[in-house]
Amino acid sequence: MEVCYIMKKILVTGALGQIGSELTMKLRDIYGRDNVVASSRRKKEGQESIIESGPFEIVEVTDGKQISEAVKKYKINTIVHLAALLSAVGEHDPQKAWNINMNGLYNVLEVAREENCAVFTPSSIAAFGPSTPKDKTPQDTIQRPETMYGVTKVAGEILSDYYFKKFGVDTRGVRFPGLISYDTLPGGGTTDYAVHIYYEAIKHKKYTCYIQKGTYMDMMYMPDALHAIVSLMEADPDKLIHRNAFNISAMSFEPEDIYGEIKNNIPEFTMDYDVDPVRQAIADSWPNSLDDTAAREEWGWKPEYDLPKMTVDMLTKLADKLKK
Ligand code: AKB
Repeated sequence: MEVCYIMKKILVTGALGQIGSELTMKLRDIYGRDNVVASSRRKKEGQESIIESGPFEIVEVTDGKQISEAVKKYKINTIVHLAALLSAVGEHDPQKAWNINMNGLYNVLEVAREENCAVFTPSSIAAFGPSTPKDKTPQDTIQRPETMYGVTKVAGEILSDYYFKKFGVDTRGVRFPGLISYDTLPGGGTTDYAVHIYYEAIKHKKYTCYIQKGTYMDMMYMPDALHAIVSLMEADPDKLIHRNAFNISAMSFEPEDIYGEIKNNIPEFTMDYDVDPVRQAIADSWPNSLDDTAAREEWGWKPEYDLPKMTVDMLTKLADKLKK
């Protein structure tokens, strides 16, 4: 089925991060390069393709004025708010995680209310905690996370619901699992091992895993994650019941599964363990797998990649990249 895209003027915060760097390019392909403004708190080396392929602005999300100025300057009608600290790094500096994640989102929502913008904000599997049902975690269930990142994600889901109900801001979001990609490295997450393992498999044919054998978490390949964002942003609002916190799922695996899959492609690959207690405790508090029925029913969510298909693509693309 051909999708008919509704014209948008989009501001992406955190555009140089793991999701933002690929999403910005995809959005520029769909909506036109001049209609997608990439923003970040600073320029990063190696990200010239994003900075130079369309408008770019320095925006510190903890400063609402900077967001407002960018929105007014480019007549933005949609904000994709990706700037955030992830789980592991958030545990090392919880105050900073609260400031960036909560005040950043609050500022974005306030600007959206004043300037009449739609807002997409990702939540995460981190919005759940040890008292949440672990397998096929339901869409609507107990949410008592034990990390600051998780606290900001639950609060962000509720705050986004509030802005929709109280002020009519068109807020939408998904709960992302660990995201795996070859373009830009993730920074400071618990699920990052599932990215690092591919780099080490290609570079050194061995990997030391900081997550314990047998620890299942939901994961997703970046093309599916990007597709989810665009599909939800384009979804018919009349069909959305949940809006800000859709469970989405593509695969659930433990370290031995991804190791075995890479070994199928690189037989000499080996792996051992040196478990990091901080990241292990976080992983233990998260679900094994999510039930994404609501996303499937309300806006047609359907992932394309499972672990074997992702592994072949990831190894091919990454080997190519690392050769350059
Ligand atoms: C993290 O590990 O912190 C993130 C996430 C699951 O939100 N990748």
